[in-house]
Amino acid sequence: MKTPVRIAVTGAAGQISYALLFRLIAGDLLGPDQPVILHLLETPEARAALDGVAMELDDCAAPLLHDYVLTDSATTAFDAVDLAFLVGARPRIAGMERKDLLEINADIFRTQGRALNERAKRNARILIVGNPANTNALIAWSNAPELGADNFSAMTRLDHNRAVTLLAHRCESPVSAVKGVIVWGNHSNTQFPDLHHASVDGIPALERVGWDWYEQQFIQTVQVRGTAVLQVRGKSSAASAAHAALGHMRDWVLGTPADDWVSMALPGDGSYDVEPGLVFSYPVVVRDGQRHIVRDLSINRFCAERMKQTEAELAAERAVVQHLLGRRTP
Ligand code: NAX
Repeated sequence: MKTPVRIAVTGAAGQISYALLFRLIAGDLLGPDQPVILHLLETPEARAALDGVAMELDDCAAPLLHDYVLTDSATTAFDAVDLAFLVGARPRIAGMERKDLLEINADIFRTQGRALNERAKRNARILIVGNPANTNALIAWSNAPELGADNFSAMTRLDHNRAVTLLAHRCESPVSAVKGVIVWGNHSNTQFPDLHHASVDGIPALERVGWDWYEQQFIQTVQVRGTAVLQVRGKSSAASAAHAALGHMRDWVLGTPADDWVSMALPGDGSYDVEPGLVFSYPVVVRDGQRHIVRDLSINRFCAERMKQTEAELAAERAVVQHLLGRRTP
């Protein structure tokens, strides 16, 4: 039997985790012969709910579930983990300013960054899902000086998947015909879904859909899709978010498809004139376990302006939480 992989999931009693955990024990992430040990982190208040989730994990009698750890301690949760899904975060409630939300979550991700630094495997892959995901990833990374930029990423895969499906539907093609979609920047309304390098059935996407639809409908529809789901479903995206998190992590571990890239937010290196250090979503390929930003794509003025807008928002978020950044302030 293979050695079990240790996977931490925070916010483990929340709705995204409820859609994620049962797929992890079914082998949807690492395959049907890879046992897992789940490290499940929750707040003390949600501990009873977490016990209930654990009862359901037991009731699956899943052969791949080797063991689980239930805890409200970040250091216990991240002990020797190979992979970590940082899903848990505080939601925005009525009357809360965006600045307050940033600070509350920054505090959570500072604590978790320190615990990861202390306990996680040195090659751990850590995916931040909890919002504001990019800035939370920046905080965690900056508080983990013994881990590198390569250990961290934030999720824009759901935005990427939304863009792929919207384009496929418009072209009346299957999603498998779509290649080369990019989501640049922040997981927020300033994200820039870019079709300049995309194709459908091998034909440039912008030729297929026309500029007006792209500029006037596509971009905004992707940007506000989360709100649209919330309005119709009455709850925020959960199963699609869990699916995106699985896809992001699977590609990071096992590699991206040979003929396409994916969107991942990661600590930037100055590529595309984005300030180094901001956690910015780029087109990324993963080969032999190493991720690489896809370089040298042409960027016209239209795209550059939108990339600057989302970069400016990330810089403003960072300014709010500057005092919580760790020793390595990128
Ligand atoms: P829920 O409110 O259902 O679950 C969050 C869970 O996190 C709760 O059980 C809560 O007790 C727990 N939690 C809070 N603070 C914690 C801490 N310090 N340590 C451990 N657990 C903690 O939210 P859910 O719908 O599951 O969403 C989770 C996060 O994902 C939210 O921040 C949400 O905004 C974010 N999303 C991010 C997306 C992305 O694309 N990056 C898309 C989906 C989602 O909106």
